[in-house]
Amino acid sequence: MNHPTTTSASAADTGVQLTDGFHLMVDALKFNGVQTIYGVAGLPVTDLARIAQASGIRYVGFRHEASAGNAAAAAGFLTKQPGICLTASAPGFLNGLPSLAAATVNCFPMIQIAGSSERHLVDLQRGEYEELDQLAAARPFAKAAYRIDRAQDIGLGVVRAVRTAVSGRPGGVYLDIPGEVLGETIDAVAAARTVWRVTDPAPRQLPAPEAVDRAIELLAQAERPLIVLGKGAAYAQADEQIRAFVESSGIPYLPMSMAKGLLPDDHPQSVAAARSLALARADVVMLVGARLNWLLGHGEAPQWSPDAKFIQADISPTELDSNQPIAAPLVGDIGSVLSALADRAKPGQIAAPAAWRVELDARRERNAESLRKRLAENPSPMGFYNALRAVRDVLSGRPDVYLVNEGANTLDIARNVIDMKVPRHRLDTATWDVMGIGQGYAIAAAVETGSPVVAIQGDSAFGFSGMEIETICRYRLPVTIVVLNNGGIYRGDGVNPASADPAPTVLDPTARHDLVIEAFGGTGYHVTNPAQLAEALRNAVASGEPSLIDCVLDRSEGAESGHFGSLNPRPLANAVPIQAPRR
Ligand code: ADP
Ligand code: TZD
Ligand code: MG
Repeated sequence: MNHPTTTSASAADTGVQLTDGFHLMVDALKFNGVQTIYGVAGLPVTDLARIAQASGIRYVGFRHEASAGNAAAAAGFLTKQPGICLTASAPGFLNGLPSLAAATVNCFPMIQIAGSSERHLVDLQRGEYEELDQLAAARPFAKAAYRIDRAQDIGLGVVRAVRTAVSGRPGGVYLDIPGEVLGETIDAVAAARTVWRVTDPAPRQLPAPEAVDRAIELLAQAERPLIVLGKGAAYAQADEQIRAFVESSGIPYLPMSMAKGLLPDDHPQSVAAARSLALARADVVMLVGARLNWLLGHGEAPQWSPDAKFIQADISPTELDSNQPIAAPLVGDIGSVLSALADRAKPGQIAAPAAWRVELDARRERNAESLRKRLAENPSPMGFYNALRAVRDVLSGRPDVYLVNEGANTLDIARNVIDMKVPRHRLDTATWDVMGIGQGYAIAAAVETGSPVVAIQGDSAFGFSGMEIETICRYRLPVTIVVLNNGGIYRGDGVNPASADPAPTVLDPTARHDLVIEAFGGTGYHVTNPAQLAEALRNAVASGEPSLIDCVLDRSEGAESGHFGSLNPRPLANAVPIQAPRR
């Protein structure tokens, strides 16, 4: 077996070579391919971060653990390796937990490593420093939670966390390491035997031939077939198989937001611009790494045809039948499933009938025309459409740019307006629609790829992780933040009928987010029209330096809850006030 050499200290009096839990942890991580750790230092992991850095692992220090965790999750999505988030005990640990939970929901592989306080004190609730039963707290929010109780188990704990994070359906793993285990000394020769590199942590999973044939039969009979590509398809890095299957079948496809770019958005088979019609009329739907969750209306009528038959390609067997009957389950990894379909289908057996494509093309053209009209309008102050037109025009010449996107209207409209040309270049609020991912995702994209990043954020969304612009500046990352500033959550013109306090959705409409980044040595731009915005964005991206563009938008621009107004429960307009009950 292949063992690493541990960093060792010699005990001069005995001649025994010693190492400790800190060094062993770093050795085990390095040996398993970890190159970057995202974290916030503090008891008892500060020296772990130092030793990792000294060993050549890149350590990126954040201002808040949620952003470090979001960065680790995004790194996991981009690389198919577990992203590592390092946090201190109790409060630091808890701050990181929402991102671990979101990573699990999004099926992104990450490992949150947290130091913890002395177990014999914590377990008897004796009031230890940062006392918390972290292992129990993490369990409901993670794919798995493990604790390392002895230095000799560090190698095992790391390997177990790595395999759990990336195998099957990827997700977030919690790895607890008490401070006393980090500080435990251990014979270096014996320690070297406790560390190993995991072999093939996410093995290919081939679908059964009969399952493949069943899916081919269904597709071959379809009159109006549709492929839905989800972020699981993007994660799978099976780009060539996906393109070949879509193009050789001629079947129209709908990309979910983070699957945009698997095929370029201007592809003739993309029906993103005819989404409602495609969903309502499709008779056979093939889900490829996409769940029939709320984002797809749970597969229910009237959004979908009640007679639609579903094929689902997914690595997780229990995902199937979670919302609708799955007529043809294809359990396996996307690359293996699509290769099997290509191998077993007879030439020409799967093809999209021309009438269906003509029907969709007509709707697509009609919708594209109304979007063109909307984009051509030029209101002042700016609205979402003319602002995002400027962004789109600049980015269309920069397919290498990673796009991060959060907010409500800012998210929904940017997703429709900005085309993606390359796979895995769009990162957004994903399955939970969680605000605050912006800076963490942007930092990870820049660190992992070295490419320029543009983060388009609503003014509310920006605030959730706004302080991380200091992190972006400290590491001089090529990140440009575009704040679409309409002065509020959804819009900035909310009225408080009862007092002088701002309404619940109102933020400061005069806020100058551009000045904030200047405090940390970045470049700020303040723009009020599309021409200024385009110029600022072009300069900012070309500079490769931390930049923030505050775009002043009309405060009355934006729909409540963006495109998800239907999920917003509405109060009764004429509800009768209840009198205080008498005793
Ligand atoms: P979207 O939000 O884009 O529709 P979802 O997150 O709902 O996508 O769905 C992603 C699905 O992809 C999950 O059900 C997950 O199990 C699956 N998945 C993740 N990785 C792979 C893979 N390598 N092969 C097959 N399926 C995968
Ligand atoms: N908190 C978290 C963590 N996630 C959330 N999704 C919300 C709160 C609720 N929420 C949304 O769903 S969107 C949004 C919030 C607070 C912000 C919308 O305002 P914005 O975008 O300025 O970011 P627009 O462009 O004004 O719509
Ligand atoms: Mg806003």
